Amino acid sequence: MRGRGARWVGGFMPGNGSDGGTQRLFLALWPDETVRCAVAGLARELIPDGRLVPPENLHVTLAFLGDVPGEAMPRVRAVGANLLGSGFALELDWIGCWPRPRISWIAPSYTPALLVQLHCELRRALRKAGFPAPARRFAPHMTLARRSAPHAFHNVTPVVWSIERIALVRSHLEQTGARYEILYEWPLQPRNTRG
Ligand code: 3AM
Repeated sequence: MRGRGARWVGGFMPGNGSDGGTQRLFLALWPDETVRCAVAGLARELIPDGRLVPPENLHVTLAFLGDVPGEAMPRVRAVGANLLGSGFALELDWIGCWPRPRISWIAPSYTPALLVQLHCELRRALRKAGFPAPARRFAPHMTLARRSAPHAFHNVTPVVWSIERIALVRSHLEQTGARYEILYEWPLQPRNTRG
């Protein structure tokens, strides 16, 4: 079930009976250090107010799973391990805000077809595995700040991000804000390279 090249990154090994509780989980694209630094710099420069997301928390959510019981973890792992998709480049070149949730974000002005396909595959796999598929329309974005007042949109020099894997992330809600823990990462693998 574990895809070639997949790896545990931290946290307890779910599904091994060591914890009967739930974990608040989501699947995401997680940036490397170069992308994280570039985006954090743009956020500091261009977001006028609000609470900036700490650089180590920056990500693009693919699907929020909510509180997942321990016994469902093997199904989450199977979804990630068996997901088909090809790597692609994402150009983050558009900074804007959504006034209602009071969020500032950076996003690609053009969504690559491979990202749309990946999200469709993920929706399908989640539904098949018995998880609620994301209800909202997919609007790929990286949240840069919360509680931010409406501000101007900016075209920025693209931060080019080479996407090669997806991450299963646990969200710990703490007094100081969310802390994210990457539990597992799976490389994107097109259909014809699956063993
Ligand atoms: O990636 P962003 O910042 O847009 O807002 C939460 C964050 O999204 C979202 O999941 C991401 C990782 O925490 N989130 C939190 N609760 C949610 C919920 N009940 C949710 N998304 C959908 N439904």
